Amino acid sequence: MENARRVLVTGAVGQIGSELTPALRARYGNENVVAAGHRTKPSAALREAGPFETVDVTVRADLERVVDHYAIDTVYHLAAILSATGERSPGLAWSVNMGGLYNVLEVARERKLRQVFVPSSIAAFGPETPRERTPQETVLRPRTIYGVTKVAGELLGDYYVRRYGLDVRGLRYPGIISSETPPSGGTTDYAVEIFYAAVEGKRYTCFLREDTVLPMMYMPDCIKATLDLMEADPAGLRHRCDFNVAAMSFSAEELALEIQKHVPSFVCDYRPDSRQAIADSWPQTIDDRAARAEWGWKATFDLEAMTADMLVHLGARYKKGTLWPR
Ligand code: AKB
Repeated sequence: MENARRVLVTGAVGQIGSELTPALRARYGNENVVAAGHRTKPSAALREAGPFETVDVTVRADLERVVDHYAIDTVYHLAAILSATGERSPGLAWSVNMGGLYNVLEVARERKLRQVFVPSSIAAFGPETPRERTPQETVLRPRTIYGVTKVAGELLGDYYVRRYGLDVRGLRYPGIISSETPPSGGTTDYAVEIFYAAVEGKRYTCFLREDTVLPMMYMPDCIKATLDLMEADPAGLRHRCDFNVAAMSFSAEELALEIQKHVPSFVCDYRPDSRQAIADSWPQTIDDRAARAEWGWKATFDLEAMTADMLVHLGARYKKGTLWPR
């Protein structure tokens, strides 16, 4: 175990944070990884395994207090408002996503922190971007406020690298599928909700059309990509805060059919809502050759492997009566 790091994870109670935090604690020691959340109650596991702090990332003093108190040298900044929530509250998305990021980067610059991770998303792309094998370097004209903050966040992170020599890195996450903590407020959330319905023996009504294809990634690959990028030799990195990463792409109907191979009685119907327009503005498949070449990225899980694993994990929790957090 490497013990030389003091890590802060913002958004630790969210979908990615709740699995990245234990992975970082396993690597650097429980006491060396501070989980920070804001409104959502942390699970007992997250709260009890190591330090937990309430941090509003829009309040710089909150970040300064925690960074100073724990002598933090590395920040994984995951706190964010996602695409669908952002369209309902653009001002909130701007303030959390941009204000929060600016605060994190300023605290990191002032205290000369070692590293900052800043996630971007496929939401950085827009309808003018090529939707097939979306290139690393391409048109970035998103139509959502979330996407606008992701493009600005990539540029701001790169600016801190060049202007101040701060080691900032980031990935354009696709939709993330996981069995631990459900996502909330995103356009790709259907790809998790559908599994909960399937294991509970319920019908699922998908909020996207059946032929909607989006890039997705299973959580173990998401954690691996995040940690591998942060541990990559900086000398090999030509890009910094905007790496395309790909794992699998499928339509909503292909996912339902894959689930039906395991749960033949499962029924999915489709009633697209306002999230359809968001999905239609995003890529279908991603060209991740830059990530492969610069730090050796390669996904492990495809649609078949992810579906089987999700059903095993959620099925076991359903049998134990712990599918939903209490
Ligand atoms: C969302 O759907 O908003 C997120 C994302 C793709 O960044 N999951």
